[in-house]
Amino acid sequence: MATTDERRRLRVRPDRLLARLRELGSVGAIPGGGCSRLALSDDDRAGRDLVVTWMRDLGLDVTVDAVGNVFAVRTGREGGPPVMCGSHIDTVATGGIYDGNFGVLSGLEVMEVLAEAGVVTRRPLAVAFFTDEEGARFAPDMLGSLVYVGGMALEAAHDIVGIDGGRLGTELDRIGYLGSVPCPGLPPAAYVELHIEQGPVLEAAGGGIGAVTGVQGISWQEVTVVGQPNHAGTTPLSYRHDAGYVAAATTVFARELARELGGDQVATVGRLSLHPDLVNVVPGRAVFTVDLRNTDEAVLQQAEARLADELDRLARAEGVTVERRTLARFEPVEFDPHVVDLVERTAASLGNRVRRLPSGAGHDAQMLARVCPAGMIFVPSAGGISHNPAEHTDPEDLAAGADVLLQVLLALADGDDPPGADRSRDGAGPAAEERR
Ligand code: HGY
Ligand code: MN
Ligand code: MN
Repeated sequence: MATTDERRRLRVRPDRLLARLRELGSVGAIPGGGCSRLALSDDDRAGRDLVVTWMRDLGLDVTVDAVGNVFAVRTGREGGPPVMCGSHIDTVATGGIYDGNFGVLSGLEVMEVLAEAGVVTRRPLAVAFFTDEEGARFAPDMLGSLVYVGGMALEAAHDIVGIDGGRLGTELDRIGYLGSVPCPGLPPAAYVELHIEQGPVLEAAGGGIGAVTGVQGISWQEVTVVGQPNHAGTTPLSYRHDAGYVAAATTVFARELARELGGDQVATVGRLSLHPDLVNVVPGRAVFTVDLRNTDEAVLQQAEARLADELDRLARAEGVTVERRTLARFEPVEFDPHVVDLVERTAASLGNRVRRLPSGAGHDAQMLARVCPAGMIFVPSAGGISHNPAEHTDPEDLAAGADVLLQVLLALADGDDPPGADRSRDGAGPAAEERR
């Protein structure tokens, strides 16, 4: 059996990891070097089939649950719940090749390194990908992991209708991933997700590893405005009930509200459709989405209340009706302090710069945090760009992140302290400071 020092010297194979990232990125490839694999689409099925083939080729025990989450388990010396890593492989329509995919394929790479080294951990290890993390086709986001932890009933999830009219359960069956393993699933011993930061913080701080402290709160709503279609040329302003104007005014209000609230507050109107969507007709109907986020739950609620008040004001002033439907609502999540500390300690002991930061994006880890100790490892995103084919992370950063994942998983699965651990520590890591 490999000694502790031999395990600490294990490293991933960057070439192999990059090759898999590129091959998976070629599934649903779009111009500009990205990929589009909306959840439960034919491209998502093709991506799933490829990753499951890799999982099976590595001799892992692959299972699929009733919401299409896929788990690949490597047996340990002992039984019991596995230490799990993973992420998602569905993408937005303008996706890069790293968002989600990097965490899943790094988990596969860790399994392959351990197999090559003949290392068998005390606890089993698992690598998973969760269904519909993006929520772009079927809201809410992190849907598969939410069902896995019991945050949404399976039947309710199956009945969700997507932006294209598809029913989630029917689509799951159509692509062959309506699995037999019941939901909610058995909690893992711990969960660690490696992910690109998708924002500018690490790069602006000079690079390095992110020991992620938690995930900010998310509020998604769909707003339907009904006014009156009318002639664009003959209808005086005072006669108009212009749904398009209300949508545009709300978009401007959301930006100004975020600026006024400051801090981490962000606001996005990402989807907008007008009807009849013709050059010479005052829009009678507008349907749009508002994505509000903040690390501070109280301020996020304040933003929601201010938006609701503005919509009511606009409705009265323009003589339209406004209906709001919640698509997703998750409060901020703090990750397990011991896992955050382990990530920070391990990253530093491998010679990385490391800093603590919250995640601006939602992740499956925020759902797993409901049922087990969970944490995340970030690597820098070039220019802070993501949900864009130009999404990029330097190969050295990818390798560094995967090596941190490897050692964190070994520490969790074997109970050893990570490399260079200061055994006298009380485990309370420094807040928001850099460590080498
Ligand atoms: O929306 C998000 O934060 C994630 O990409 N699902
Ligand atoms: Mn992601
Ligand atoms: Mn994403």
